[in-house]
Amino acid sequence: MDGSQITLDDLSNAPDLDTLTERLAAKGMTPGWIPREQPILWPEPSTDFTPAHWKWGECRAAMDGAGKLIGTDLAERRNLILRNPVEGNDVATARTLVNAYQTILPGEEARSHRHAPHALRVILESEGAWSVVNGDKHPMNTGDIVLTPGWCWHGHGHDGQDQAYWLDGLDVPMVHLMEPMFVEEHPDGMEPIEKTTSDSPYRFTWDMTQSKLDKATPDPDGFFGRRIAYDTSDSMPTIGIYVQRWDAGFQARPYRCAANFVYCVMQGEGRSVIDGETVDWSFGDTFVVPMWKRVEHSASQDSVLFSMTDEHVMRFCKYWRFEALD
Ligand code: GTQ
Ligand code: FE2
Repeated sequence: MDGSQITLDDLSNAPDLDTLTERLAAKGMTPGWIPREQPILWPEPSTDFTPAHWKWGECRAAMDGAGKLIGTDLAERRNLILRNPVEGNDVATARTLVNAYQTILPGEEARSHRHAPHALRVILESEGAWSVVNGDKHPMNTGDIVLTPGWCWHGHGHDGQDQAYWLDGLDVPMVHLMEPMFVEEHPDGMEPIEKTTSDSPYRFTWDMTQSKLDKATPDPDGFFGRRIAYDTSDSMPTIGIYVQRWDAGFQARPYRCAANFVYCVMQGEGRSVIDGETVDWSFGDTFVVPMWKRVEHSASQDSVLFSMTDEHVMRFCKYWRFEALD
């Protein structure tokens, strides 16, 4: 039906509800009371995102393969996106977050760009790789966490001897939803390096993380164990960072919460049961705990896990909820 032909009388004096509904459709409206494929409201979070798990051995092998087949001259970033197997999803690892493993060869440079999405890197194997962030060269060595907040220029390079590997984390799916996407190539390719930073708010070294963990005590309720937070509220408020140290034998209390989490194993081995799915994790693995899924973590070896989350966005929006499940 052509909406422009519909008169006020057609709308105010429709003979029956079906006819009114038809006329409303032509005017770009649907009655709230009709049945829908997707209801507008539902009783509690029910995400399609799954507790996906990527194993380091496979991902590292694939990066080695990519290292032989494509250079950073062609692939601006030699990265492997961790796509959650949800129908229609091409990017997201969790609803609001994307992760990718990235690798760079000794002597290579991955040219600079900047974009609206915030990004961080968890360095899994590297001696001598670096990220330049707004002209400051940030060393990226094993165990470091390096931030590249939105619209900061950043490029990567490698002065060491052995291929370097890390995990990227960005809020791209959130930017896709909200649509403030911008991206720009640096006019010089690799941006000029002004200095090597020794003390940057964008770099959390393995040693820093360890000394913070040394001082941390497990949460009294037993959900998170010994856990520290890195404050990203000024630099990248969409991505919260926690690092947890779970000693061999640690068993967390099960819970669910209204936030999405992606974990990356920095050390050790353990098991997380997520919505009934068992994830046996070890060094370098990445796994997802989607919104409102029951999770029960345990460690069989002394372990350190990085995690990133949209929890702070949920809290800001006042959507945050937490429920113990034992
Ligand atoms: O290293 O700049 O995995 O811009 C995805 C997008 C890495 C990066 C990714 C990026 C980067
Ligand atoms: Fe980037």
